[in-house]
Amino acid sequence: MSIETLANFVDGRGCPPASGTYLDCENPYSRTVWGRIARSDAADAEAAVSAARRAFREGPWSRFTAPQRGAMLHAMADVVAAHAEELARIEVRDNGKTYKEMLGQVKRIPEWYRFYGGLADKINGAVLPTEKPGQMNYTLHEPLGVIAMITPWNSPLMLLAWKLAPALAAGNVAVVKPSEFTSASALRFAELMTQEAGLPAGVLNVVTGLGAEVGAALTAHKDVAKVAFTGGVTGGRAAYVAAAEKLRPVSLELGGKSPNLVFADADLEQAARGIVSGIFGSGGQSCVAGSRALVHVSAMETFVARAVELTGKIRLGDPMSADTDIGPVATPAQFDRIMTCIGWAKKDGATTAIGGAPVSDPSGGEALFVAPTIFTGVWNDMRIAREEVFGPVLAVIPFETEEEAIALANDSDFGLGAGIWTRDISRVHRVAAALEAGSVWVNSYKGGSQISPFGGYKMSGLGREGGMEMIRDYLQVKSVWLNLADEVAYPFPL
Ligand code: TXE
Repeated sequence: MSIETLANFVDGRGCPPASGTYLDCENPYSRTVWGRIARSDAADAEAAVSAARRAFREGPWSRFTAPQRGAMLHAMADVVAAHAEELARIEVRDNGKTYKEMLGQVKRIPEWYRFYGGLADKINGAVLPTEKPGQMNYTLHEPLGVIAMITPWNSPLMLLAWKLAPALAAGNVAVVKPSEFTSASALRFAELMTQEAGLPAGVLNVVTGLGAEVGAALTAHKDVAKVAFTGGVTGGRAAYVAAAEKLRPVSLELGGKSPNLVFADADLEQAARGIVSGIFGSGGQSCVAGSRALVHVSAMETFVARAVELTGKIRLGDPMSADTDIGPVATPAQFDRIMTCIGWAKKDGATTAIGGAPVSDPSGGEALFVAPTIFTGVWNDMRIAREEVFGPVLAVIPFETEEEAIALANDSDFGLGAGIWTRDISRVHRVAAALEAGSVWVNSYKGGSQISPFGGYKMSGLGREGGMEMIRDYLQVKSVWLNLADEVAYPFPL
């Protein structure tokens, strides 16, 4: 069977890697290699950054007015919307998530380009009333330049939109390094934006390959003005360190060990539904997966019984089928990681309420599936309660008082999301204020908007994505002084 060969996308066209080497792309459901992507290195990073820099300094993009940039983002939104099914299929082929989830995600992406497209002509400086007579001072808000965008495999095009939409609205240009497991969608997206939306060559470049190779070369490149990263803590730290060497700003959206706090007065049916979907949606392969449930001792039995019952109904299978709720685990390495984490929980004495083992491929193939798993009898100091699994594993931890629940929730290296389940309005505000998490949901879990900031406390990240203010992270401010007097102030003898 012939396989597709995908080149990098640099300066508006396909560019084979300088080294001539490639990496295989495997479909996690069929377990077949459907194509190969460029295994890029520093030479390819150099070519992409140079093309981006030319586009930024000399190309048509450098002459786009702010309203023209806004119109371009709207055109990009229209092209994504027109190709949503195609792009969603490309995502599923690489990461194995269900088509319904990926299509839902891709269909929301235009909202990001429209929101930031609408902001493009609303970024203005100010004339400042300084104390200096005869001097006028005003500010210019300028783009930073070349932004390196490093993205993961779980929600590739959506997480790219979170970075690219504000960056382009502000007038920057991009070099994207998608995950080595899911590069095809970014390549197709870049091609569509250039060919159909009319994005000028060099504004959006995509180089594929390994994080430690082309990813590291990009984050260390002297002409990269900012690094925007989503992924794991190890890669994020490496990107941060590399950018620090060049004193470049970095945004990081990393992992989590997000807790749901279920109080005694909660609607336990709704809490069970929200928590089961909050961890097992996406097969747990979501940065904000609610992987810890902190449950009041009086609610424990009812909550666990219902959560187990709901979990038992989740259907694993072909990600393209409308009847499938969770597809295969995205990669063999991720499967091994999940099984290792399950092993820790068992060894540390947690009770397996449901799952806890691999499931053979329902279609008789070799796809890797893990049963949605709930562990009870977990204490917050167990490894299963501390480390991100990035898979379908929920750790249920008991508590007795509100103070204890807050302390357990905050006793984590991470701080991305948190859920509060209660009918007590005063408690809602007390607990929401006390939680160390970038997003707090009350009587629901997950969900967000391009209009609202998203990001993490502690090791869950740096900076926020989404919301109006965030566009400032892709701008720098210049202060311009004009002498209105005829003569310059001169302190020395004439
Ligand atoms: O992520 P990586 P992986 C978490 C999750 C998962 C773990 C590892 O816990 O188990 O991370 O997943 C690039 N310089 N999340 O290995 O490696 C890499 O090529 C520059 C959370 O897939 O962090 C890819 O493009 N770039 C998460 C991107 O970083 C580097 C989503 C993410 O890959 C690099 C995914 C380096 N030194 C995993 N090393 C979330 N927050 O949603 C890697 N990369």
